[in-house]
Amino acid sequence: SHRVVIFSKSYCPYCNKVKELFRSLHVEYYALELDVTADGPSIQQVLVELTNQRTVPNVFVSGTHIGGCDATYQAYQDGSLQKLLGDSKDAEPYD
Ligand code: GSH
Repeated sequence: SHRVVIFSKSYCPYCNKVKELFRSLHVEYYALELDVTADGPSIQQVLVELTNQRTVPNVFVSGTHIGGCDATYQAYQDGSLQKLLGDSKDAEPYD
């Protein structure tokens, strides 16, 4: 299952950087690549409605909104990202 969902664009350097963080932590993620998906613009509008942000990357962990690349690295540095990842480890109903 994927506890981490990333709204992304394939060419975006900040998206690549945030994906690299999750790869380094050996955490799987599901990336919605808005620039290569036919309904990408609609999905970006959903992102705005959910978060009031339209930039990519935008990261959710188990439904909790983290934010963009800077916010995700900040959450990693202050430990809140690991806490969210750890808390959700036991609850993976979608496998
Ligand atoms: N400081 C932001 C972060 O940490 O995530 C930078 C994100 C950013 O600037 N993303 C650009 C973006 O989303 C793409 S590289 N631009 C608006 C758009 O693509 O609609």
